[in-house]
Amino acid sequence: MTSATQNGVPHLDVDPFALAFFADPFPTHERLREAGPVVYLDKWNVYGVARHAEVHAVLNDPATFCSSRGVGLSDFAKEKPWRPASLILEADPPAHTRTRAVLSRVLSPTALKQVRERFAAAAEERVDILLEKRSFDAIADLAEAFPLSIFPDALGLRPEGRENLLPYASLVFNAFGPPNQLRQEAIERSAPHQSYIAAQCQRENLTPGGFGACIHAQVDEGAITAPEAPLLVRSLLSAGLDTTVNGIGAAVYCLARFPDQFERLRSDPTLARNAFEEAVRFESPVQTFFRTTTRDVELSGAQIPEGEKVLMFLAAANRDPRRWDKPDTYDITRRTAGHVGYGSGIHMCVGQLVARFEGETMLSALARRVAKIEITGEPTRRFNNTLRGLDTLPVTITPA
Ligand code: OVV
Repeated sequence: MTSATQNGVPHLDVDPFALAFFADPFPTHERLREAGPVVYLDKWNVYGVARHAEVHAVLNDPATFCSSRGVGLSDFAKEKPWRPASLILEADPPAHTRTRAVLSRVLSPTALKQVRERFAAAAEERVDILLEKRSFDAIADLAEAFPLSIFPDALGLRPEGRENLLPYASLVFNAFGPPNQLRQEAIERSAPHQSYIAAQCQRENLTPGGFGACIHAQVDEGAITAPEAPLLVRSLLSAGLDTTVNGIGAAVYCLARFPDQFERLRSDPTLARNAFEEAVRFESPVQTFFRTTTRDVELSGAQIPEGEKVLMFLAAANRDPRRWDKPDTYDITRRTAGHVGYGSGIHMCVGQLVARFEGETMLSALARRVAKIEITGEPTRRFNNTLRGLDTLPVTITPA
């Protein structure tokens, strides 16, 4: 409930990192949006924005709402980060500009061309396997299995130790949250995952031609220093797998729940790319990020002092009725432009082309080869401080 309004900012007692919230965040998202353009969450002593206009405004003023003090709850000006800060995510211009340019090049349309064929073949192969099984878990056997069959190879990872990739990513996204049980337990168990990742980021452990080797090659071009390269590889290992797992999981969950939309996709498989984009808007696999104010600032009438954390509810913005018609409807023909599922502005997902291609290629294969997706049991939710997705989704598919 709203406990009070102080300095024009409504205070709410909601905990957006509690399991009960994760189980059904939508009623609370509505309360957060309706309470005002800027709210204050007493549970964690942070400001919050849940409307599209304010989330967009914060994302697009990186000088005032900075990333270099961390994009989780922890303020790097006051607390040592749990791992060395990311050189791209947790950086501001001008440092960010240089590292961003490097990863932009590594994940460019030209780079994507190099892997398109393999990604498309892997999607067909995955659907072959699933059509043979008929009944399977759409999370483990599809949403995880497909990215795992392409992304580690595209990066150039050796086969051993890949079982650490999803636990490491899950840790990274839990660590953006407050010091709750999810974060603390993830960090306690992190040592083996962290040492695996550190080793895989080294130049000698990355096969030639992959995204990882491509980052190290930027050292030879003089774009980055040798010690920066492994940390940029770490960014791809942190952000490149669990995000697409949850994006593809979201899309399959949408198509299974809304069979009229799957029918529409089947009748026009060129809608695959937009069907994936709409799933990213509708479910918002990345639910939240924080910024930190670099000065006293007024935002939509609210005064926010310097050094405050601002929690951006990307998922709430993606269903803000001020911005979207029928925001709670999954519509694969919707104009999805302007959703903030990939962020917005200078930090907007640098891997978005790769992510969208993975989603598109899998949905296109399903559209062409599957007649029906039926949910055959109660889906279970996976709880994470930042990522939204399922743990299990039992389905049966029928061939076209
Ligand atoms: C967008 C994102 C998520 C998690 C980690 C990173 C980036 C990183 O740069 O390490």
